[in-house]
Amino acid sequence: MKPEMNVEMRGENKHLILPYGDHHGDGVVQVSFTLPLPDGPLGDEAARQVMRQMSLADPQVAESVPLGENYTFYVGYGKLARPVDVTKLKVARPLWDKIDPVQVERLVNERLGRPIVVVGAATGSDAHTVGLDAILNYKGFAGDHGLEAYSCFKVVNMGSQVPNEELVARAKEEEADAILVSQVVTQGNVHLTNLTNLVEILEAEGWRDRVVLVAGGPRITHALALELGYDAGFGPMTRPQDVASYLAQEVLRRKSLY
Ligand code: B12
Repeated sequence: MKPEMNVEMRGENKHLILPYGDHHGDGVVQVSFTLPLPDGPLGDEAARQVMRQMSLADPQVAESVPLGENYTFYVGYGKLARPVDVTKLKVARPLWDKIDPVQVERLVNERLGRPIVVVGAATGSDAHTVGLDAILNYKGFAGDHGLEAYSCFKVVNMGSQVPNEELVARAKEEEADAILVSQVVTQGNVHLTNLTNLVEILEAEGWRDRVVLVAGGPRITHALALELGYDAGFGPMTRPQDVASYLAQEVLRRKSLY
């Protein structure tokens, strides 16, 4: 790597940032990928070329692991030359505050005077329940109790592979304040088709405006959820407290109680 590419992003240029490897501004990143080649000199060179094509200078193969016949897994290092200008970024930021569980309970119990009814499911063919359970079930996630642990939420967890029609029917029966959908599988963009279909059913039944509609999953962002017609989206590492805070504020706001 040429020395002039190793920009020291400090002082006036501190809005221009590079990944931090061994020292500030060196731009070093680690990448990993699999190539359909046997482990050996040709595979190593192909891996370095992949990294050059990712605009990484000084590509190095740190590790190559054969994955059966004619496939090899690579871990590589390279240096990113072009900095990111953080002043040019547009960030979709949720417009609610994270509030602690005691305050959530107090807000809802005092202002709404009844539990917020939440119906959740992993819909369509999606069989992954761990993410949804992490948010809804008492045991929660990463030491943070799920919505079932709050007295101010009534939780109906329908589990996985629930057809959108059944989810909507149950939400109507329960007079739900919120519908929570989990989508983990994204192969063939099945999550987009499925999430869109749910909005269409709710709109056709005149229920879209009656519920707070939330999508969650490892590939879900708040921006994507808004684009698909949802009120909010929650991605990886979401804590139940994030969802509890959002639901409390949004349900109360819609009733002019917040
Ligand atoms: C466990 C697991 C399974 C288990 C699921 C068991 C169960 N009861 O859930 C089983 C073995 C059944 C399974 C099956 C399959 N799986 Co699988 N599975 C996984 C695995 C290893 C972990 C998923 C998990 O539990 N994560 C932990 C939770 C806590 O994380 P999370 O889901 O991201 O949830 C968090 C957030 O996303 C968010 N969130 C999630 N949902 C919701 C919902 C709401 C409302 C909110 C607010 C937030 C929220 O909050 C959670 C907490 O922070 C992942 C790989 C991985 N390491 O992630 C693959 C993975 C998800 N599976 C995958 C695949 C392909 C499959 C199969 C298609 C495999 C196959 N060919 O049969 C099948 C699909 C079956 C089906 N019809 O859906 C792929 C998905 C690829 C893709 N992007 O489409 C992954 C990524 C593996 C991989 N690398 O290929 N799987």
